[in-house]
Amino acid sequence: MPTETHHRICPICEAGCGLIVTTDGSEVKQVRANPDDLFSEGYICPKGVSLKELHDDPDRLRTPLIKRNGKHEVAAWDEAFTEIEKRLPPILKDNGPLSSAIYIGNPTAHNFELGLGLGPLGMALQSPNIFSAGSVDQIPKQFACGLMYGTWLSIPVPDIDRSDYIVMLGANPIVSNGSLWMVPNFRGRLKRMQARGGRMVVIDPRRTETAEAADNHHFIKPGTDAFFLMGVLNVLFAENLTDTAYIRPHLKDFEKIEPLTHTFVPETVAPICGIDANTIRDIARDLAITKRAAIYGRMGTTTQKHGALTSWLLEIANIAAGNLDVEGGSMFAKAPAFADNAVGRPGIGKGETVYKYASRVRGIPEVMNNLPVACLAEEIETPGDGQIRTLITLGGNPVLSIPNGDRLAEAFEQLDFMVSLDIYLNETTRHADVILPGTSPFEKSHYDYYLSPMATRNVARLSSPLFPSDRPTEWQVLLQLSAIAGGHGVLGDNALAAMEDQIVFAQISSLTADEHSSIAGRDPQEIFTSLEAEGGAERLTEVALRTGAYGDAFGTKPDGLTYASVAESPNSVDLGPLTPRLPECLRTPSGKIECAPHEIITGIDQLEDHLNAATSNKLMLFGRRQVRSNNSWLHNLPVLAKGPYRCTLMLHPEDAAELGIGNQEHATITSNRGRLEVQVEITETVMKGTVCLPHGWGHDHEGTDLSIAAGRPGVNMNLLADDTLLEPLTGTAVLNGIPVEVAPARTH
Ligand SMILES: Nc1nc2c(c(=O)[nH]1)N[C@H]1C(S)=C(S)[C@@H](COP(=O)(O)OP(=O)(O)OC[C@H]3O[C@@H](n4cnc5c(=O)[nH]c(N)nc54)[C@H](O)[C@@H]3O)O[C@H]1N2
Ligand SMILES: Nc1nc2c(c(=O)[nH]1)N[C@H]1C(S)=C(S)[C@@H](COP(=O)(O)OP(=O)(O)OC[C@H]3O[C@@H](n4cnc5c(=O)[nH]c(N)nc54)[C@H](O)[C@@H]3O)O[C@H]1N2
Ligand code: SF4
Ligand SMILES: [Mo]
Repeated sequence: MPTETHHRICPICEAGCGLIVTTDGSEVKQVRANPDDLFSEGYICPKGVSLKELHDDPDRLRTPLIKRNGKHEVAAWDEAFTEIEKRLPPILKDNGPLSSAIYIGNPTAHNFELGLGLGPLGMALQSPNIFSAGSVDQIPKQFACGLMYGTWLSIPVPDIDRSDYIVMLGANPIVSNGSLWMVPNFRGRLKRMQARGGRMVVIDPRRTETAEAADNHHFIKPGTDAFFLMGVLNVLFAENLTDTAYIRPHLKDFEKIEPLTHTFVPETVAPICGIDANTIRDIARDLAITKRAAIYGRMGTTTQKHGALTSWLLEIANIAAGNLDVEGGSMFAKAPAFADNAVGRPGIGKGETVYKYASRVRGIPEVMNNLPVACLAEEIETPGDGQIRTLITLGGNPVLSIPNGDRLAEAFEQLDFMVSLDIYLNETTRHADVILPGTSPFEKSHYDYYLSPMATRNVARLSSPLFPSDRPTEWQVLLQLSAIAGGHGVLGDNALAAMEDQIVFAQISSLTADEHSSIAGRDPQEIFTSLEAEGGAERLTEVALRTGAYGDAFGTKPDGLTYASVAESPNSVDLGPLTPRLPECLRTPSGKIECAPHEIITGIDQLEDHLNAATSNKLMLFGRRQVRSNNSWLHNLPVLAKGPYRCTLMLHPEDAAELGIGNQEHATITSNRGRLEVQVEITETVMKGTVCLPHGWGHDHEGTDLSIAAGRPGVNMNLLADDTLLEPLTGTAVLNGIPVEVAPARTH
């Protein structure tokens, strides 16, 4: 067979790197960077290279599994669907929609089949019990941005390619490759910024890989960023450094902010956050004086005590310093598809609302139609009306990803029925009665449907499947599940195709009926028959692209993007640098930026309470990510699993001396929830008074099939996280800033 080369997009993380995949017949020979990709600039990380091993991994599921007498057995697809049809609908019928739940895992954000298929499944189940990895991740930032700018994905990102000064809190893009910010080749982009005289400051309880590459680093006590940011705002107002004239017509309630900052003078917040008052002043001044500057925060700022306030304060700091929506500042991308802020009526909209309903047991309100996943176990355990009896997981491993996962694992055993759509038999899916395997990344199309609105440059790119698959696509699996849950039984091929057509047609019809759409008033049938793409998710993407901000509007804008024009552009379609978008990108009912949403302002008391609380002398645990890992998975690929043991507890030398623990010795770490035995790594890179463990480890559960990962299981740091400790405005779990005690382990 001749060797062939193909251009593809890596679906693993938010960077979306362009890849070149070499194949020989049905075999993947090599995966390397596409040096000509206009967006990722020839960057690739080890996980991209590992896609070959992922594709080849013998442990990756290729057939459905059905659990019989406690053991998972290989099953045919029709057998698996029949089993689901036999068991799921009767439970739904007897107990109503409240008895069902869905857990949506992280890969859903990188897999448009899962993401787009969720709609029909949600409609069929009609359950408010939607849980996702979002509530152990980014929801606080989407909460703040959604309320301020009007859509959940209106999230501005630093315009690093033109910026001269970036302050970064709680993010480590050199390792993570960016989050709520598509920024491939971060290191290269940072170097270019530094070469033109720009500077980056990192604020983090660990001197991270990003901090090493940056110009300055300041340690911060976990969970105290809101104080630092209040200090910055205090200085901006007190020294008259705010620069909002250009943006003023688009701001609502900005005048309400200044009085809120009065208490938080740098000298007051310095001892709380651990950053001295002069540094806070300098950073505030630099943010204001530098023409092209931005402040950005992620994971470490969202999954902590004041995650929502911190996310809001970051936006306010950009607004106050005159850095929002300006070149080199914090800017809104204009995504080519699936961007609610780039289509429809410009400048005004319905906005986003929160707290529409609450969880049954603890009464924690929804945000983004999500209930906090830290509530999932109790919703399964607690008897009464609305007790969850069935669960569908989509590409998620909450047993390792959420606080108190052992409790969740036990709760799963109490379910009447559980289905997992996943590619491994792992810590979560081992509890499922039926596991339905997704395809390999090379067997499906890819479009970054969720992340493009946060790209650092406007770009359109599509990948087609490299190999045909004789298995149903994940989109088709979700339609089948919807049909079964909706009481229609298992659909044959024709019925499934008809359902798919119906969904695509309905989408087109809603656009032709929308006066603000680029195909308003057109004949939906004419548009439907002209579609080029095959497959449901692909056709929905085609509709979104062609009616999107750069689309051909199905013929009326002949120079616009079509599905084929994007799919056939091996190096991406570059749509240019970010451009100022205010007020056009706003979708709030007021048509302005809501600077002081009451859901957020009511939370300010938290900070006063925190100021007055006694300081704890416990060590504070926080997390870290690692280049050769992605949350709880990819630990089964040899190329990533090799190398030194990585699941170590980082401990500052002075704390280690006080505790009498030597490097590489074992220690116990105890929280109010659990105790782990860990290997210690003594390092000055963590702030004194803090300790750091990676998450996603703990592959020592019976009944999984992860032969390589099980060889070096590591420990699950989330067993130390408290499932009752939630960020008060969004219910997001506190994963950073967990009080712990560390002691030498008796056994070695
Ligand atoms: N302590 C602590 N905990 C954390 C974090 C932290 O920083 N610290 N981070 C949090 C964050 S940001 C996140 S996003 C969550 C992640 O939480 P989860 O999404 O629950 O966990 P993942 O480890 O991403 O699990 C991904 C699952 O999807 C499966 N999978 C992979 N690819 C596919 C596919 O193409 N199709 C299907 N169907 N399945 C697939 C994998 O086998 C795996 O089971 O963890 C959170 N937990
Ligand atoms: N290699 C790799 N890449 C990944 C992932 C992975 O697991 N491995 N996961 C992907 C996912 S799902 C996500 S969401 C993104 C996340 O991407 P990032 O947001 O960049 O997340 P992290 O790398 O976890 O960086 C969080 C930083 O916050 C710091 N921190 C902890 N607590 C605090 C605090 O209170 N204040 C401040 N200022 N800092 C704090 C931590 O030390 C850490 O350096 O990464 C994605 N990319
Ligand atoms: S950074 Fe790595 S995992 Fe992320 S998209 Fe690029 S190659 Fe894939
Ligand atoms: Mo995440």
